Amino acid sequence: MSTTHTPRIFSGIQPSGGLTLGNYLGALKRFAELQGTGPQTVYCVVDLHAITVWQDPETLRAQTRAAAAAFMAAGVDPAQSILFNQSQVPAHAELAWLFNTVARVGWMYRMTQFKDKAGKNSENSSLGLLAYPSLMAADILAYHATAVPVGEDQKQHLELTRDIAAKFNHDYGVDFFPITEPLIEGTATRVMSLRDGTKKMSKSDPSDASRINLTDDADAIAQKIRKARTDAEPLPGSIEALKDRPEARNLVNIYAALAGETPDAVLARFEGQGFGAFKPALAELAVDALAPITARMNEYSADPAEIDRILGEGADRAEAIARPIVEETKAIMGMVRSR
Ligand code: AQP
Repeated sequence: MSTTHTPRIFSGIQPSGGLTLGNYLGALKRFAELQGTGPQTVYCVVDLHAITVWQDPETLRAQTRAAAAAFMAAGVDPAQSILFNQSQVPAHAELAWLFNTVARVGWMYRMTQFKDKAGKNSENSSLGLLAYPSLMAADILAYHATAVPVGEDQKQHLELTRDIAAKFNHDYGVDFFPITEPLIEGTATRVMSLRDGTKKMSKSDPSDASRINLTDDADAIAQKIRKARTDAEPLPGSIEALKDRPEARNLVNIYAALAGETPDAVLARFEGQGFGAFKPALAELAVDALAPITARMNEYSADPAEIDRILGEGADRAEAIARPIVEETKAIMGMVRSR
């Protein structure tokens, strides 16, 4: 017997730093576009994930509010979507514990994000960093989410979420959790560092020049693009010809995503030209796209009490969906429910 689950979209972003152009193009922009397309949209600032590496408490609070401001500035409307911070809905941590008994340790050690973040000294990383994907599965499955918009880097964690759902359903002989689909779409599912085209643009990269922050002003954006690493070759006529030029490919992909065009359409205009011509055009486009978002972020950020109110209201609505799902999970697993 197979249950059909009502379509529902869930996704989250860690407040582990200021959000970047990578987070915008790979995630936030898609979050806004998916609103009003049918499925209910549930979006979360995942503060419980952020603390898997050390966060200063005051900075974490500020970054959580800044991330919520970025969601709204990018077009997430708290009236259309549920917007909240993860730690205000206890269902996430509860379900993560239950999933810790379903997931296998070996699955966690295989995660490339754990290997990257734990580095050589993995014995000394937090237990939470290893168990991170189990909490991510709980985030998604506490809402019986059927689809999750994410960047390419989260694909492996999404596969693990599907494995946890399938193993739970199999072990308990139920068809309770959906097998969630990843939504990895667009031309900027993996925005790369401006300093190294083989590394993902990341909010926690020690080099600020490696990324465009959503809080950067026009001058900072233009300067970072001007200084972005490239090569001396002119641009070719197709993206295929850039397969061994990661920095060049990255800038073309960013241009295409911001302009809403295909990379080949962008290259058709710039074929034969060098970065002396391309970079100023990209800088202008990036400033035009990001300046209104930064301005809206600043407006939202000026009223932290209103952000807190929105997050609290979102948490109430989120809890109303997640609570019965977690209670039913416990009942399926054999826990006595008597209140
Ligand atoms: N460079 C990127 N290109 C496209 N999408 C990206 N995402 C992140 N970086 C890129 C997408 O943004 C969403 C939120 O990511 P996250 O905050 O949960 O963590 P992350 O993927 O680990 O992102 P960062 O910026 O690299 O954070 P830190 O430095 O703290 O680890 C996800 O959908 C992700 O795919």
